[in-house]
Amino acid sequence: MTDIIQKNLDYKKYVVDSNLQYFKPHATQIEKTFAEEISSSLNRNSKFISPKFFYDKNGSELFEKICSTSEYYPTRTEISILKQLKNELPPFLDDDFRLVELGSGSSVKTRLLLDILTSQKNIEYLPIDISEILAESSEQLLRDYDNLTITGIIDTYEGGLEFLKTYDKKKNLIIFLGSSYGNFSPIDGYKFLEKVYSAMKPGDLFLIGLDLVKEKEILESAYDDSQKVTAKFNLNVLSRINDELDADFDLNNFLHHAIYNEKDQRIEMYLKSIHDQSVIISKSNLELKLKKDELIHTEYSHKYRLSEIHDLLDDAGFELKHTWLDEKKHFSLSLVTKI
Ligand code: AVJ
Repeated sequence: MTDIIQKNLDYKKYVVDSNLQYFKPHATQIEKTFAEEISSSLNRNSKFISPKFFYDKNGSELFEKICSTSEYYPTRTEISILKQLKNELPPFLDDDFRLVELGSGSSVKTRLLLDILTSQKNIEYLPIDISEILAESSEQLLRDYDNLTITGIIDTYEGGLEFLKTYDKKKNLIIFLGSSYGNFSPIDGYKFLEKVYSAMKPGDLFLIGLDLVKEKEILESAYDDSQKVTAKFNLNVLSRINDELDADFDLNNFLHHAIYNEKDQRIEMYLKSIHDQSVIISKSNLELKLKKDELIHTEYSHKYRLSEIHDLLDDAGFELKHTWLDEKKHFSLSLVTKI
């Protein structure tokens, strides 16, 4: 234990009880504030609001709702593949593994993986997530698994991966689910994979869930569901800016717009201004002028072909162990290792 503290001097350790502890960086990184980021990403010709800002409390709840719409297939499909892993992952687990999750995820998926590890005497779960909601979900898990220890890292993925590098000798099974990777541009995605790779010890495993290229109609309706939950989710970022940055966006003046760009293999989400308008964002010191039909870009969600996934992982240095798919080949889970 003292070992851990000495190696990770940048983190403060909070012990809740014998099964639950957190590490939090001492100094919060020199990150731009919400107000500054919005100011620079909206104060230009092609306007952008980063998808990382979707997830305030309301946005996170809306995302959960998206996952249960009939059109949004990724969550349900990934869960069906994870169920398949119950029998098919154990042959790859040649030792005791700690479960490391990038993002504290949906508890359903985490539980399916913890269930696979239950043959171990003690199960260890190490979620890495910037948001402190980590605490709530952890307590629920501890109620349901009695041989479970949770070590939460409250930090960015990058920070958490650095932390992991020097943590200990136990093998890690790192999971990154839900096609969250799809938000990265190809360049940033590649850099991210390199960080995962360098955080791994030989023999560690990495399981990544990626959404696959498919018919345009299926993709576009997954991002524009008939109950309009995705539209609300997209528009919610404007309410968040209103509340947190003292802005006066009128949500009735915007439309949710989602299209599949076949060439770049990605869903593109925008907020479309339905007429000429001007919006004040006080805390960003900005008067935003928008033309009729002008778009604010809010998200890319990349889709992949199997061969691309394999090349991507291979280029980052990983060795592929197995790829699982659902029957319709809508979604993939790839397991790789570092030699
Ligand atoms: C959480 C990034 C995986 O891209 O499918 C869902 C987010 N946006 N519907 C995705 C999202 C609109 C989701 N990820």
